[in-house]
Order: sequence, then structure tokens, then C-alpha cells
Amino acid sequence: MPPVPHMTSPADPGFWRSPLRGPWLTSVLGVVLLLGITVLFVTGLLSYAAYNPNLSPVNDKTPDKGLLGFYLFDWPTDPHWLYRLNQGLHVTVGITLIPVLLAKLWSVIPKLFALPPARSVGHALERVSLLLLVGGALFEFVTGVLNVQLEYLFPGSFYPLHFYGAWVFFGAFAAHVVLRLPQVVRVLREEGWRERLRDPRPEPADEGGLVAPGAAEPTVSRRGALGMVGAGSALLLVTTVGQNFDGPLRRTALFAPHGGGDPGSGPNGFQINKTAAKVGIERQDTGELWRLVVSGPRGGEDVRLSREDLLQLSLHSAALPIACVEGWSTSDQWWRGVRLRDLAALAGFDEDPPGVLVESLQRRGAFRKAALRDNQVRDPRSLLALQVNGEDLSPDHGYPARIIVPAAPGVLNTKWVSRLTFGEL
Ligand SMILES: Nc1nc2c(c(=O)[nH]1)N[C@H]1C(S)=C(S)[C@@H](COP(=O)(O)O)O[C@H]1N2
Ligand SMILES: [Mo]
Repeated sequence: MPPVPHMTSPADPGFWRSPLRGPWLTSVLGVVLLLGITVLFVTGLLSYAAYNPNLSPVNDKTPDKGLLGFYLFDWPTDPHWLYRLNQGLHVTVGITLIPVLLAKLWSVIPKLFALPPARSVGHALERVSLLLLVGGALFEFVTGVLNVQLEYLFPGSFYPLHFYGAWVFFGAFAAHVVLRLPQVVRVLREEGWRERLRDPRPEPADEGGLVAPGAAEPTVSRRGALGMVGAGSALLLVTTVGQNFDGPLRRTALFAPHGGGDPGSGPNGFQINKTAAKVGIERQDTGELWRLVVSGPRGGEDVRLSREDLLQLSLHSAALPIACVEGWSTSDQWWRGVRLRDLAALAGFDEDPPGVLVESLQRRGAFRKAALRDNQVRDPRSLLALQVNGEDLSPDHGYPARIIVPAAPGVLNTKWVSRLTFGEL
């Protein structure tokens, strides 16, 4: 039958003809998103706390996080894989949910175009909240994916964007869940899974207007449609999750950033995003003339140490991963170096060492400075590492010295360290 000419506007219910659309399909996808987005929100907030944003303005330039930062707490150093797990979950779940999110948006798209724009004040408010919901979801997923893919497209501004966006999105999301959950429970109870999956016919007409009045003949079953969404998610999962490991598994992470190229094998053969060359670290900066400057706050003398001097100090080992906010991480590596708390003692803090401001000799690009909290300085596994896996650090891993702290986000593990200032935070 040729299309009826006057049924061409998306605002017309007859425009949308898929027999699959209906409350049941939307509810199933909604339940998956409810679980997944809750994981994203919780791991996202934790990730932000892990970044020591309260030690601003060094770590974080989010202005007036004020009320939204109410929950911030001192990020612990145990278990040492805490950030690795948290961020692995955040990024992996986020990427895996993309097909589900798109399917969910597809399932309700007729509503986006429905006219009149508002039938009542209540209806108008609901539609505004849906705009925040859809806009917020797209914004969070797009900024998240861009950040993961392009290695901090917006280093300074990603955190505030993604953080504020998360709160707006989650507010609208929570309201949406409260409003819709009763209906979801009812629809899923009444319709039953098996029957609905098998039944190729449209769902019974609904008040919300999701079911197409003039539905076309089915070309794919609900089982097939959900199967395709699931297959899409599974494909993203298996091509993403490998970035949480080293070696051959990492090579299965097709979409993971490969900024530093192949790290090769050997003691220093684990993931590198930013190479020394990329951030302009020159050989002479890290050679004989390099000194670590350690200072305390009270106008005392700075202590200047060469790499030889550091190697004469008491050296300790710790097995710790690097785990980036982008969701990739390494397995535990054996780091060896000087304890941060021993360096604090050199700066005059024999007991109860305070936090420290770490500065790199790097002159351009982001992450040249990071602030660590007192609990991080005190942990005996927190090191100014000089070696890794039994060999000197490679230039790309931060030679002559880098920070490594248990359970901390990678961005706090400053490479090419040149100065430690204790107690000024
Ligand atoms: N000086 C300096 N240290 C740095 C960085 C940097 O860009 N410059 N990147 C940080 C980030 S974001 C991570 S995840 C870890 C590991 O990064 P890499 O893969 O570039 O070694 O190092 C951190 N230390
Ligand atoms: Mo990172």
C-alpha cells in the first residue's frame, strides 16, 4: 500500500509504525538502564572523591561544587585496587550501556515529537524534565566517551562538565524513576516475559501512546530486537574490558586509547599514554643535573637531592597498579623507591606527615601538579618510585622519579617529579 500522503509529520501518531514499540519493551530497557545508571552514578561520584577535589585549586577547578560536593570524603588507600575497580566499572558499564540507551531512546521517540507541546502545566513540567533527562543522558555519555577516546579532550573542563552534568541528569533520572516505576512494575507483571518475547504482535494500545496505531507487519521479533541490543552491548563489552589488564588481553580493547603506542615488553612494558617526548621532557632535564627539591612550609631550608642521593636512602617496594580515569589500568607492578613519609621527615615532619604538593618538571600540558592527602603520604606503600619491576624507570614512565600511591587515580601519580612541598594544602 502506498504511504498515505498526509501522514508524514513525526508529530502524527501514524508516522511511527514499528510494531515493537510499547510499554513492555520500554520497561525492559528502562529496568536495565535503572540498574546500569545507578552503578554509573555511584562509581562516578566515588571517582570524583578519589581525585582529592577538596585540595583545590591544584587538582580540581570545579567552581562552587558547594552543595554538590557534600558527600566528599577522604579517599582511602585500601584496598590498593579500589580505584582500578571503581573506574573500570564506571567506564566499562558506561560503554556497554550505549546500545541500551539508544534502544531506549528509540523506543520512546514518538513522544519527543508529540503535539501539542503541553496539554497542561503538569504535562509541560513533565516534558521539560524529560528534556533534561534525555539531554543529560546524551551529554554524560558523549562527554564520557570523548574523554575516554581522545585522552582528555578538555582536561581542565571535563571534570566540572561531567560532574555538573551528572547531577542534572541524575536529578531528572530520579524523578523519572519515581514517576514511572509503578507502571513498569505493573506492565512487566501483567504481560509476562515469555509471552511477550514470543508474541510478534504489537502490545495492546496504551494511554501513553507508545504503541503504533497503524503498526506495520513485524520484521523482527521482540526477542530478536532485544537480542540485537544485547549483542551490541556484548560486543562493546568484550572489546573494552581488556583495557583493565596488561599483555595480550589489552590488545582486545579495540576502542581503548593507545596514546603512547605499544609499550613493548620487559619491566617497563606496560601502558603509557603520554610519552616524555609528547610533553616536551628533554634528556638534559632528567640527567645529571636533575635535583629533587623537598620543602616544608615554614621557611626552612629546601633539601636538594640527586638521584644518587635518593638511591642512598632507605628503599622500599610496593606492588601497585596504575588506574586512569579513562578506565584503563595495569596489573600490579613492582615499584621501588623512597617512602613519601620518609621524604616528609626530611622536610621536618617526623611524625604525622601532612599532605604534599607534587610538581613535575614538565613545562607544558596538563597534570604537571597534583596534591596528595595526609593519609596518602602516611601509607608505607606510597613511594617516590625510582625503579619498576627491578629496572630503572623508563623515560616514559617518569624517570628519574615518579609518584605511586595505593588506590589513587592515575592522574595523581605524577611523573618526572621535580618538587615536593609538604604541608601547604
Ligand atoms: N607529569 C605528568 N605526570 C602524569 C601525567 C602527565 O601527563 N604528566 N599523566 C598522569 C595520568 S593521567 C596517568 S593515568 C598516569 C599514567 O599515565 P601514562 O600512561 O601517561 O604514564 O600518569 C599520571 N602522571
Ligand atoms: Mo589518567
